Parts: sequence; structure tokens; C-alpha cells
Amino acid sequence: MRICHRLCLLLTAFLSWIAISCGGTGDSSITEHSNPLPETLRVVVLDTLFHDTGAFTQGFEIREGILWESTGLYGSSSLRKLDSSTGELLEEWPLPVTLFGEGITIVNDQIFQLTWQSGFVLSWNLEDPEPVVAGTIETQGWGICAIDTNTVVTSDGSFLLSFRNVSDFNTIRSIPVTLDDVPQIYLNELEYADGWIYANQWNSDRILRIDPASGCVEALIDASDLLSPDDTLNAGPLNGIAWDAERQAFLLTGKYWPWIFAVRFEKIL
Ligand SMILES: [Ca+2]
Repeated sequence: MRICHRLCLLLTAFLSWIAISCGGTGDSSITEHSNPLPETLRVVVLDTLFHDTGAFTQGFEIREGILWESTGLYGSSSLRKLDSSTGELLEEWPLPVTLFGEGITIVNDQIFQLTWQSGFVLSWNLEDPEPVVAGTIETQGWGICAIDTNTVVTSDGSFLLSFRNVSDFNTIRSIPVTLDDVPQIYLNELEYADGWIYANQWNSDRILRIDPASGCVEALIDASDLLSPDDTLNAGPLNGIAWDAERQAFLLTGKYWPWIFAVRFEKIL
């Protein structure tokens, strides 16, 4: 009974923290309807680029006109260098067969690539890509994005985002991601742009725009209309988000998708 009572107190404190951090007062009788639902944004396609239907996309990132892609699965994981204007594959480097590639991000001249269950964070030099183990994390590796040159944020398939030191990947803090006070699980591929963290949820066409300070979902992006019915037959879920500052657009793709879409997000009027 004492354990149950303690768990109830912890759960109550957690829910109160969510209510307060997302703009409520912490009083459940007041906060039940106090937080407005986040706005839903539609996806406007600006351009369509080639994407390899054999690529099990796990991460997407752009630097100086080069689109970098991480692919997964044991035995076919890789780091790929793509032409960001066409999507064509320029070079590819395989991972050891024991590693399952996940999200990538770039800090200074290093690409950091997560692996799914090994705990290893790989580092690749942009000029001469060759993987080395830069550190380890205590969780599964799903998505990663850099928010400055000292800090990366990782997802692990749960509703938590972990802020980590680039130097050793130790966790500085973790925040729950909530939508209308409900924790959002399956956070996957990440991207940081304009002060927001963008995350797609595994096995959905939905992207969340998240306040990195509070973890509150501030907008929902519905990407369900990107693929035609024919294209969806052999395609997996959306799992690539890269902010292209030159285009002022996001590049979106998914596992085995035939296309990369350059898009912007617009309010639904
Ligand atoms: Ca990304």
C-alpha cells in the first residue's frame, strides 16, 4: 500500500508538472480545458526529388548543399551522401553488420550517427568519412538533432527527449513531450530549426513541433498526403526530416519512399 501511495503521489506530481510547464496552473479543475489544442499545419510541396526505394531511412541532415542520410537494418546500414538538388546518391559507406544505423546530426565537421541497441554513437569526419565510436548512450538510439555546438537531443522511442553533452553524450536533462497534457510516445527522427524541435512519431505520418524548453507540442503537421496510393504500397513510415536553409524548406522522406519532398508547413485557414 505504501508503494502504491508513493506511486500515486509521483504520478500526481508528474501530471501537475506537465500542466504547469505547458501553460496551465496545475489545478486539474482549471487546467482540463485551459491549454488550447496545438494548431494543425498542412504540408505544401515545393519540389520532388529522387529517393532510393532500397533505403531504409533512419536520419536526414543537410550541410552546405549535401544531404546526408542514415539507413538502418543489420547488414545494410549505411551513411549516404546525396545531391540535395536531385536526391541522387553520390557516395555510400556501409556500417559493420553488427550495427543498426539510426538518426544523424552534424556538429562542426563531425556527423554523429546513432545505433539502435548497441549504445554506440558513431562519429564520421565530413571530409573523409570513416566511422569511429565517439561515445555511448544508456538508451536505445532512435533520433538525434543538434541544438547548438555543445548539445544534442536524442529520442529513444519513448515520450522523452534527452539533452546531452556533445563531448561525452551524458544526459544533461530529459523532458517529457506532451500534447494537450498527454505524453507522446514513439518519438523518432528529429530536426532542430527556428528554435523548435521537430519529431515524427514512429509508424505515423505525423510530425510534432515541440517547444524544447517545456516539451509541449506547439503544432501538429499532417504529412499523410505526400505519397500517392500507389507509392504507399511498398513504402514504410515517414522517417526523414532535414531543414534546408538555402531552400527555406524541409526535405521529407521515409523508409523505402520513392521520393524526397521539399516542403513548407502552412496554417490551415
Ligand atoms: Ca533530421
